[in-house]
This record gives sequence, C-alpha cells and structure tokens, in this order.
Amino acid sequence: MSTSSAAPTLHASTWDVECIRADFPTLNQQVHGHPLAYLDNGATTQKPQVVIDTLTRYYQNDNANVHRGVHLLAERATRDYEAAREQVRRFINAASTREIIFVRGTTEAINLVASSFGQRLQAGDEIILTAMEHHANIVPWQLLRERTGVVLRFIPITPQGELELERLPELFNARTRLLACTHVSNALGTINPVEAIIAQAKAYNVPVLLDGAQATPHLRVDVQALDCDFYCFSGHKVFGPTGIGVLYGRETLLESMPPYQGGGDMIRTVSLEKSTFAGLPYKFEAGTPNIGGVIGLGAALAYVMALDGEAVERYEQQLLAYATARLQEVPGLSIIGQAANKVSLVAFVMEDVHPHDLGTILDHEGLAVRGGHHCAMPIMSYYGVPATTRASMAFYNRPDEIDRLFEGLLKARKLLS
Ligand code: C6P
Repeated sequence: MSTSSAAPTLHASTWDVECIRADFPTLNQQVHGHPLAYLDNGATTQKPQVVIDTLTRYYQNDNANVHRGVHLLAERATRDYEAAREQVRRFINAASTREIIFVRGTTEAINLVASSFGQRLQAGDEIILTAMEHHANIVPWQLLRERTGVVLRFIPITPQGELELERLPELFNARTRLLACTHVSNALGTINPVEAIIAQAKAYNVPVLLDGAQATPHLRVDVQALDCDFYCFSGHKVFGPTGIGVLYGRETLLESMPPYQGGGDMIRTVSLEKSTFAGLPYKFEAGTPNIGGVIGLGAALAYVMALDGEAVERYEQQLLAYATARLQEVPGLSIIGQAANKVSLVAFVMEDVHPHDLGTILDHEGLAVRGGHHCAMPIMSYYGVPATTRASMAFYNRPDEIDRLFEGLLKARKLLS
C-alpha cells in the first residue's frame, strides 16, 4: 500500500479482507501474467464458493420443476425455491413473501411495472424520473409514453453529481402517477437521499419505485423503513447468479395490477373462453422460472447477511476515500461524480485518452475496469463526455489493487498521451 501523504490511511485490519477473498475463487487467478484486480463490480460481482456449490448441488441432486410435481425432487426444488423467496424477504425486510416477485433482473422488474402498473395510465398522466437513471429506468417509460401518451419529467442533477432536490416540488402536480428513481447511480456512485424523495412523494400520494441494482451490493435496504412501493434489484450484482432478480411491490399495489405475462403457473383456471389468475406472487411469475438462479440467489443473500453490514460499509467507505485520493494524484485525471454520499465507485476521464484504450491497457496489467457510457448516456451528455472509466469496488477489494490502478494509469498516460 502506498504511503502517499495525500491518501488517507486504510485500516484494512478492521476487516479481514483476506479471509473474505478466500471465499471467492475467481479472484485468485492471473490475467495477462498479473494477479487479477477485479474492479468492475458495478457491472457484476464475483460469486462466493457457497453460491457455486449451491448451484452445483441443485443441478446434481434436486433438479426438477417447481409447484408442479408430487415426486420428491419436485418437492425439494419447490421447498428450496420458496425458502429463497423468504431469504429475499428478510434481505429487504418486506412484510410478506407475497410481495417478492422473481424476475430476470432489475431491467425486467422495471419493465414489469411499466407494463402492468402502466396499463392504468392515460395520456397526460405524469411520471417523475431523474437525469441520472440507467437506461433500464428510462427506456421502459419512454416505451410506455409511446403507447399511452404519458408525460415524463426529470429531476435535474448538479455538477457534483447530486439530484437538485429543490426542483422536485415543482415537478409534482395532480397528474403525477409515479416517481421512479435510482437508489445509487451506477455511473457516478451517488447515493440518493431516497428517504427525503419518498417523503415528498407521499405528501402528493405518489407511489415510488426505487432501482436498487447498485444499492443492494453496498447498503442494507429495508423497504418497510423506506416506505417505498416498488424496489428492484439484480442477483448478479449482489454476489448471486445472472439471470435472476427481484421485484418487491407493496402488496395492495401488486394486487391491483394486471399480470405482466401469461402462461403456466400464473393461473388459477383456464378455459378456452377465459382465465382466472393465481394469487401473489405467482400471478407475476409465468412459465418455468430460473429455479437454479433463485436458489443460488438465496445462498448469495444468506452469505451477505452473515457479514457485519456496518463493517462492510466502513471498509468500502475507506476504499472509496483511498481510491479518490490516489486517483486525484494522477495528472490530467478528472473524477466524474463527486457527491458527498457515494458508494465505493470512482468514475473518471483522462485528458487525451479514450476510456476504451485505457481499459485495454489496464487489462494488460491485470486490472478489470469498465470503460463506456455505462448505459447512462444522459449522464455522459450532461458532463459532455462520450464515456468514462469506472473502477467499482466491493468488500473483497484491497488497497494494493488501488495502488496498482494508480500505477496503471500513470503507465497508460505515458503510452497514450
Ligand atoms: N448496470 C453497469 O455496469 P440488469 O442488467 O437488469 O441486471 O441491471 C440493469 C441496471 C439497472 N439499474 C442500474 C442502476 C444498473 O447499474 C443496472 C446495470 C451495469 O453499470 C450494467 S449496464
């Protein structure tokens, strides 16, 4: 670790990072002749051995369809599938498992709400979004706008990368039907003051959807304390498998919404004339679900919940402070997103160096970062850049990996500028 005077001291000893790293086999490998420094956790996180073992065990021993068979394997698969739902309920402290819908990921969760909740909206009804959303929380609403004529309004952002909350009151009116906002920005790292946003929305009786894709890997989320109406997240960003995610919905709202897709498992009766639908949560889970993914997600959440949440947050905040200080020492580098409240993610641009070229050079040093628009093109436009480089850290990252990033950036600068 660097002894640079600008960088704060990182007391890694308060968090046994080596012990944690031993749980993640992917981290232990060489890339282009260097030890892997995986700093692309915003894109997807690595999986602890317990998740890998759970998936293997499911496919080796229990593989069967759920809610259908009476045989032992079907019973075991159904039991583990529903146990994972209870694990998700505990993870976000939902009031009931009826409020936990399994979907493919955050993208599908938001599309489900836009499609189903959106059916009740009419031309001229309004939805408030923010200017820092991932495309997953913009495009489904634009598609809804094309279908119905709803109006989209946006909370603007400041150069710091925070929401201009003073502008929020003027966005509400009698036609506002929903506010949909990211909990944490994937491109800036900003943790939004969602409690204050929800309080304002409640005053106008407007339901709130939170995109929790980047929040759940870093923060403890309590949907009842937040009093939000929908909360969406992806399994693969919270140390679980890909292809599985969660839509939390307040039970009364979900009850009032029509099904999203039709098919097996979501019905009560079907005749050639009409169908009636199953109760929650099955009404929204048509067809054979990603059973292995759900069970793997349950294992991932159990792993995360067994960690000391406060220690995780403290350690990640130290990593963030250290990375911010070190990167600020790199000549010609500007950090994009300097909110007061951030998760452990630093996005930046470097004078005269394209993020894709930078990413390639860093890759050859064993450093995995992401370069691009991060599916947040409106944020890139706001800052007037085509793309940024993003180092996104998890609780298994180490300060020496940040030192290696610093050295890699100096090398890239020498080679490219
Ligand atoms: N962001 C990133 O590198 P899916 O793809 O459905 O699991 O998640 C979509 C999504 C929604 N909201 C936010 C805030 C996100 O960050 C993401 C995924 C990845 O930043 C891939 S673009």
